[in-house]
Amino acid sequence: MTFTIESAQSIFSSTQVPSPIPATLALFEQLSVDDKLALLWYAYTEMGRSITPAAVGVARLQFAEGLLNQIKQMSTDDQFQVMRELANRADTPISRSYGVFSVNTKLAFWYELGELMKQGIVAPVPAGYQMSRGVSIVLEAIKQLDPGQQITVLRNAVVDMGFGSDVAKSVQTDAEPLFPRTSPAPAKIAVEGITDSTILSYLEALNKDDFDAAIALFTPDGALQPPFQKPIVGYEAIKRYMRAEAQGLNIMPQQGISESLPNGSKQVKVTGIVQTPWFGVNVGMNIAWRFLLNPEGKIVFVAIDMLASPQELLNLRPV
Ligand code: EQ3
Repeated sequence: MTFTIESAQSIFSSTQVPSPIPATLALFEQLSVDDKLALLWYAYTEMGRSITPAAVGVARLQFAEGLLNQIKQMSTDDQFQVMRELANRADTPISRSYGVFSVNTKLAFWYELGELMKQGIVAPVPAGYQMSRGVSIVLEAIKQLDPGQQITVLRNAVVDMGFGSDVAKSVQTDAEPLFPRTSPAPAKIAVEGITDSTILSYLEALNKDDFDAAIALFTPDGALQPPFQKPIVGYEAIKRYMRAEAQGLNIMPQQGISESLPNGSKQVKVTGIVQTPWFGVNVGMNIAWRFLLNPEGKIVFVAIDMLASPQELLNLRPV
């Protein structure tokens, strides 16, 4: 029996609870551009405090330095104009340059702009800006989310800005510095309910940023589906994606369930906590991995889901 990506996507679907993140992002998308920028500012002043400045790093900022220098030299009006163009994904030279930044360079770029705003070099919100009802509604929706979900909303808003933003097209990934690990992640992993060596090796490889080892566990046409994204298919595409987005993650799986299927393949669900180097130990994200392994023990498909609540960590058994 062969699996299609569509059939693999539905494994353990009865254990899944809809996430509030897409609905919150949809509310955000409906705001006017000034409201979007203001909302991100208000949200960030709450959450940004827990960012680990070391994650940004001078080396990472080198890619964004040219744009940041241009912006620093502009009048306040022009600075707002650039920010509006980025948020509107306008087809302008600056918005195009931003569009090819990697995810982490985009985050570092806005982190640095935020610092310039705090120092008064760039103004945070237009003078006389009045918070609209829409902004307070979205802000309230964000406050209801857990911290891992809040940083996901912030991240997705930043990543979607700029013209032609598309992770697959981001060009600088290979040259980018690795995230420094403050303390080494555990090399050996124990997950209650899981003895499968492929699963344990996958999680251990990510904790070592050893993406070659992680890729070797997939079938050549295997697929990885990140939270709220389409599946990424094949060795090269997955490796490129991991290099861009999985660096420095701290993976702390807790429990799992493994079920053999009649044709010798296996479906496995693991839940646990993941920390991003951007927030370190300050924010833990509640995550599930849903794996489909072929009879040879290779990964045909893995979906990474952002859980709707910590209770979901225990939601393993299909009903
Ligand atoms: C300056 C300011 C505030 C004002 C202005 O008006 C507008 C903007 C945009 C501003 C700035 C905002 C800033 C600086 C926002 C920064 C946000 C950050 C740093 C967010 C970072 C979030 C990181 C997340 C959510 C990472 C999640 C990673 C996960 C879940 C990884 C999972 C994976 C696993 C577990 C695998 O097994 C495979 C790989 C994969 C990567 C999918």
